[in-house]
Amino acid sequence: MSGAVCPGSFDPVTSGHLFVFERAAARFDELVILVTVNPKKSGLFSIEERLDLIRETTAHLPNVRVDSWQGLLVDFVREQGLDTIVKGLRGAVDFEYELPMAQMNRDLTGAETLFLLTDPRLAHVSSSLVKEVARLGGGVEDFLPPAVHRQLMAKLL
Ligand code: COD
Repeated sequence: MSGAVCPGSFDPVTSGHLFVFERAAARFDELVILVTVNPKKSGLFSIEERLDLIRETTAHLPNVRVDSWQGLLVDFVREQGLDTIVKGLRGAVDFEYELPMAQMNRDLTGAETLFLLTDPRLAHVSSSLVKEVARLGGGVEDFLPPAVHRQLMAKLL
């Protein structure tokens, strides 16, 4: 049985993330979407809120499991018997950021990283930018699953 993990902050999950989840779920028997705490980013949504929103937006993907983790990603990968880390790529900046992590994760445990290209229509979408635009009154409904959009608007009111 093949299993992969798709890690991220997901604060909150966007349509760009969902695009990657759907493609990864079609390629593995099991996909674990893992909310990891990134100390460099302060969160708007609590970990529980992020998990609930991911569960709601991936309810149509039966082989997806949602979890959270505070430590080293590869420790989770090893503990769960997974062999692949899936990351989404929006462009060269993502690649520069992801490459050393992918090499480090392979050195640490042998886990390979699979990069999936995003939908070009979502290449400018990030959780941070969506939150900034929404805070300043811009419309972000095109970039978020409807449940996420509702909750973001409620939080910012
Ligand atoms: N389209 C496609 N993919 C996208 C889009 C989009 N519009 N937006 C984001 N993505 C991708 C990102 O490239 C990333 O692969 C993933 O989705 C998650 O994005 P974010 O922004 O939610 O999450 P990040 O970048 O903050 O997550 C970084 C990790 C938490 C994965 C990383 O810091 C990590 O692995 N931390 C665990 C601790 C650890 O093991 N550290 C050592 C690493 S070597």
